[in-house]
Amino acid sequence: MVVLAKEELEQISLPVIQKSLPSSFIPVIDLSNPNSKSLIVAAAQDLGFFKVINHGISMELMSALESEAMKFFALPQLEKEIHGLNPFSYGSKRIGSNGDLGWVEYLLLEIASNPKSQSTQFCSILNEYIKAVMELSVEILELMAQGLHIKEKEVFSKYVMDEESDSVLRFNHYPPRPHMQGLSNRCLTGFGEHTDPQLISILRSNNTSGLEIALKDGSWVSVPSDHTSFFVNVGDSLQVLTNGRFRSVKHRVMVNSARSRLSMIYFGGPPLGQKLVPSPLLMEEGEQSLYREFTWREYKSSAFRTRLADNRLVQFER
Ligand code: GA4
Repeated sequence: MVVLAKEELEQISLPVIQKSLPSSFIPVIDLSNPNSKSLIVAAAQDLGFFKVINHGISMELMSALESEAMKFFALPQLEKEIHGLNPFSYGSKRIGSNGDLGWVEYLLLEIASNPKSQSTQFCSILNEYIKAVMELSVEILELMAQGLHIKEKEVFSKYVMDEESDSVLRFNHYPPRPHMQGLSNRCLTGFGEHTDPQLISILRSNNTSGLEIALKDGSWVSVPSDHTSFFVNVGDSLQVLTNGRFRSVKHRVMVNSARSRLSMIYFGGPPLGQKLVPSPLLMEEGEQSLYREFTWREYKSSAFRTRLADNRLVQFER
């Protein structure tokens, strides 16, 4: 259970949002379709967000990992706080270290390039899942490069394939909405609005909705859940590598359900020392970079000093 004081609850509650566009609004990319390259590019440019089907990752693997995570979140609070879930770190309601609160508890794991221990069943499922989503991110990043007509298809994918890639796996557990007086017409912020700093995020959730994305005009739409598919976000770093062609999508999770939501997200990041500059293979004649030169290390440490809702890229613009 996530425990919050009444004042904290009020801080994270928002009026209930009625607006919800039908699922046909979210671009669906069928990876078995030879046209997927151009559809992915269009979705990454317009929304920075799309859903992927026929991805080849077995439902069995997704469900096995989900049930391991749910077993952990069902433990008594003290046990979760003291022991965490090796090799993950655990947190609840506090997001980052700058005062953001959410109706969420989570597990975070920095992905090692050479996972050692396979001693438990959990570790072997985990390693299998990480390998599968990493490969999916590579496939998507390569389709993006091809869709942009870049000659080198590994232009983006090489960063997440790198031994030194700084990637993360996260489980977010959003407990059901609590019953509290005065909150009946409000819904709670599970994870406040933000963009992801990395290149690409590959999200899989159970069948509870709550994810919302912001459109270019600033309006929010809710994304119908689909536990068989993956949802993909363009992150800030990919916006930079494409010199603003792809859009890092602002998103959030609202909690307004009697059922809990569990999401598992892979954040594909470049090596810490990697320079983030728009790919020269993509730049048109005379095109200037929108950003000054910086490394992922610089961007990451600056991002971790911000609040969730801050625009983190603006200080790196030229
Ligand atoms: C968003 C994406 C990932 O979940 C994360 C988050 C991180 C955290 O939870 O500690 C951040 C957030 C995320 C963006 C800005 C900073 C850092 C919280 C926060 C206020 C692990 C990441 O890499 O950036």
